[in-house]
Amino acid sequence: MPSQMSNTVSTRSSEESRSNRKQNPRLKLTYFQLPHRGEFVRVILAAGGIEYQDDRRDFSGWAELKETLPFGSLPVLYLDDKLFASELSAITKFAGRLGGLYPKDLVEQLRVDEMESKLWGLFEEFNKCYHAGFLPWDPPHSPEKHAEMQREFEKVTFPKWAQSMIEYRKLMGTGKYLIGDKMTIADCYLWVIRNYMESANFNGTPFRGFRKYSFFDPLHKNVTKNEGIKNYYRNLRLTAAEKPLYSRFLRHWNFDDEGHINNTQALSCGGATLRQKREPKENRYIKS
Ligand SMILES: N[C@@H](CCC(=O)N[C@@H](CS)C(=O)NCC(=O)O)C(=O)O
Repeated sequence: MPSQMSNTVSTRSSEESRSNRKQNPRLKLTYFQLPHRGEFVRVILAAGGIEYQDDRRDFSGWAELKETLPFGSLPVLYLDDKLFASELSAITKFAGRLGGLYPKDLVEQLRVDEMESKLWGLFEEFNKCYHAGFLPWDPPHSPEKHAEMQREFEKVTFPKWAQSMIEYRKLMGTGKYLIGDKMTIADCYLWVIRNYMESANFNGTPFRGFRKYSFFDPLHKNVTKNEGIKNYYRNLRLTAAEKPLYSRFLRHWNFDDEGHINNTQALSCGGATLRQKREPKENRYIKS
């Protein structure tokens, strides 16, 4: 297996890509071969129709790469091969602005930031309880301790969190998405987090808590329908190590019900005909 893989992800036709390559700065996302933190950025860039190089690393060269990063962690963005941005929250907001998934209105920005913080808080709690030493940097809890933490998460932390989301929505009004009727990065956060939590990455214990709250279902479905996201998964080329992680990650995507694609096709290393080509957003972060 090569020590790193990289996919160029684009919603452009190859002709468009060739002709635009010179004008547009090249954006590269570097992350591990995992659907964890990096997946938030990949999904947001896909939903926004932003072209970038999807640089996926295994752990073999990690020590050397880490030395070159000021904050010593992934994900990071490179622009024209120069380190450009670190820290997930900053990167997802930037990606959201590029692709029109971060509002311009100050109050709406505030709402998106609130949601991001609330969703990330849940995900962090989940990670603490459900990662049982899979990753080199996981804390070394005993299996018994992990089981106890998972029970607490299921019975107390998650229900409290879910109820607070429902109350928040009552206060803030309804819409097709978390913030009104336009999809934002907050919806992508919720989508990735739910898929991830239900996928049993990495320790084989799928989390079923979302199913008890139908409140989350329409929000999830509306993101699933996004063509940019579907195209991203249709064209993904995965290593053998990534396949089991992604096949679980995508398990709850209702491809069949939607009449689109199924998981096998999503994991069949690309090649599927795109159902719809979207015009990419201009790379507005650099003025020519
Ligand atoms: N505050 C950082 C944390 C990033 C982080 O912890 N990344 C993990 C992967 S999900 C990592 O790089 N771990 C390897 C290490 O710390 O050596 C962010 O939000 O981007």
